[in-house]
Amino acid sequence: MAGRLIVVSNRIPTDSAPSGGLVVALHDALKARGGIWIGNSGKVTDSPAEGLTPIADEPYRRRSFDLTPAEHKGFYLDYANSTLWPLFHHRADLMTLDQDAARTYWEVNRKVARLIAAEAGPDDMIWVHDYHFLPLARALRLEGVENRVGFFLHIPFPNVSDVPALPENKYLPEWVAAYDLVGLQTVRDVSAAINVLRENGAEMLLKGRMKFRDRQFRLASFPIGIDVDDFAEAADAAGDADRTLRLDPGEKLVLGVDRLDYSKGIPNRFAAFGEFLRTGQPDEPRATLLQIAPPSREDVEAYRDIREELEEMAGRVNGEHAELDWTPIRYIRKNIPREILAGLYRRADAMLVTPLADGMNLVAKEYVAAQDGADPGVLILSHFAGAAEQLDAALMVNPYDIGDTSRAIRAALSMPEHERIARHLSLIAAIREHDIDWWTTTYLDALATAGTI
Ligand code: GDG
Repeated sequence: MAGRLIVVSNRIPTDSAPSGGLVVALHDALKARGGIWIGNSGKVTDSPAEGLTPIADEPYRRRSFDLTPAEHKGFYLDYANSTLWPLFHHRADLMTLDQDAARTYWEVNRKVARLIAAEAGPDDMIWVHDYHFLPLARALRLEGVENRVGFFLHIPFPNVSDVPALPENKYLPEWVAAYDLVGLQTVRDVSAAINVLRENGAEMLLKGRMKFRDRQFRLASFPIGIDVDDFAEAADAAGDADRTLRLDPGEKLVLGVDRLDYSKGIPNRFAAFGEFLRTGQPDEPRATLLQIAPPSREDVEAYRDIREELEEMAGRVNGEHAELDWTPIRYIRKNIPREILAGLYRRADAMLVTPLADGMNLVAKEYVAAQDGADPGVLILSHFAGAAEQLDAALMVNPYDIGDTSRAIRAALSMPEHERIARHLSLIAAIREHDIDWWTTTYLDALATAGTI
């Protein structure tokens, strides 16, 4: 019997419309091919259910596990999101280090490994996602699981100079080497990973293969994509955004859509928009920045800090530039339904995607998919988004350079139609070539043959 696909990630979709890059992408992937998705139920309880709890059987099987309050804190809030997330986004200065959290992280990985070992048949392929489960394959091997196990890291790989800041850095090579295939978002991440692993005793073989002690594994980039037609249809079906926003049809709209996270460069963006307004000419049409930023990880201190910083900045820019009938920055800290979001993308004359570090950034791709090809808007994209490797027809910016970003906003809003169309054609071709089906198929084919070629 052909083996099944077992996907493991921290979050699994509940019955509401999925949001968050990883969940959106995997939902699309599993919807098409079936399988089992195992993840955290989101339930924090003193008496977790034993084994896996069925959540749904259609359109694919979903099974969850619970965490105790101590596990939720040590594994999720502290180690995954306060130690690994900042380190992997080149913000070692924001890391909190705690030995108990490191131990809990490993113990939760062992617990999840035992649940998977009980579920997996000998021919099943296991596909593990993201930084919550870096050591999962190592833990699975300790349970005697010899199946093919692949890993995909959705966020950037840390720089070789930052890795020593992680007290557990000596375990990294054995965690990674326990996988058969390690997928990263970009070529830049693959080189970072090779550097880190070589520095820590792994040996480079041919064709992207590496060796650490008795294990061989492969590293390669698989840039994640979106379901382009699905997003384009959502934008077609969306209602009149001018009415939703109460905007005049001629008014320029600049859009930002990000989880409220310090890696997304939202303060730099507000500063750049402030600079754009400050240097504005009297004959320029009025432009509004609409920033949608659903809250994220609010139990982590660094996320409360960024929230306060943004409120203060939006207040300052608005205080300086607002008129009786106009608020320059409209800052919305809540989740907006996808149908409305797609209409906002379509309406926006320019989209600001300005992360300081980002694995890929699906928002950039969704914006391109949502455009009307006859009158497309302009994508302004940070060099530091993984998407920059593919979307070089965007207006590329250095998000640290406020002047550069401000000039890009002006260039986008005054770009002639023929240039907008030419750039859009190139961008849409890029996102169609590497869409979500390409990502899933290419990764899973590579996992199925890992070790044999
Ligand atoms: C991680 C990596 C990588 C956002 N606000 C709303 C909303 N969203 C949706 C977007 C998009 C998703 O959430 C965000 O995806 P991103 O890729 O931009 O960013 P992360 O959440 O940080 O994802 C990232 C990704 O994993 C996949 O590998 O690209 O680099 O950090 O789909 O549309 N959706 C709705 N309302 C909102 O207010 N409905």
